[in-house]
Amino acid sequence: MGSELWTRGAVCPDLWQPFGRKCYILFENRLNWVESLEVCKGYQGSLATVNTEEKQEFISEICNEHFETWIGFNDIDDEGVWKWVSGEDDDFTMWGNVEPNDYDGILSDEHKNSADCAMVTGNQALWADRNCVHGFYRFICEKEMTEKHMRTSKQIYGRNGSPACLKESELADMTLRSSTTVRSRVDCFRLCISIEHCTEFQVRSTSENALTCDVLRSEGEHAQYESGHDGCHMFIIID
Ligand SMILES: [Ca+2]
Ligand SMILES: [Ca+2]
Repeated sequence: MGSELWTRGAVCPDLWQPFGRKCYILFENRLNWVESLEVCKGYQGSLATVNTEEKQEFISEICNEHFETWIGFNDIDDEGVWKWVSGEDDDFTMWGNVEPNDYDGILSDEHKNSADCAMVTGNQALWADRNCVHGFYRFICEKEMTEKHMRTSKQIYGRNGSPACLKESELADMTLRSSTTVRSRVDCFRLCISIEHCTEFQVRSTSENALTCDVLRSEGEHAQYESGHDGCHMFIIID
């Protein structure tokens, strides 16, 4: 069984960044919190849940400057009781100094005194409560990865029984995008099945901890393969 790989192939849509089992995207257009949430729901998602230190770090990297960005935390239903729209429940918070104070210091007087939605701000992405309707910011959506149906791949061996690989000279014609560095064969597998027309992939060890992944379109002939060179392993996808 060592020659086979399988995966359920959970993937993020193009432009969404994977983190844990979810996908994230920053929208640059400025909407109020309520409208932002509607946009995220349109993608079968919700506004980002930042309920761990690791996610806080990830989100602050996405926001990387002094930008103001909505996240999914709010106390709309019950003043002072903060909840994530995703329904996730954790104690982690990263409020900035004096926040939350149910006060939107940015708005004109008539809207200042109601702040039920959280956004992240500054280079540490500290949280502040702001007015859900009258504040307009960028926003981050999250959604579950898409589970593709179970896929299997089989490794190709040469006549002498050692792992076979594509000849270097054949690579250019079959490759679907430039080589990508991955951590494992399964990562390369997932990349392949997330790309239309990918039917084969090969991994080569480039350094101690990294593999180079080539995602390929099959031309139907297997004559191009030769016995492996330099820890190269080739797999074909079986539906
Ligand atoms: Ca409030
Ligand atoms: Ca505030």
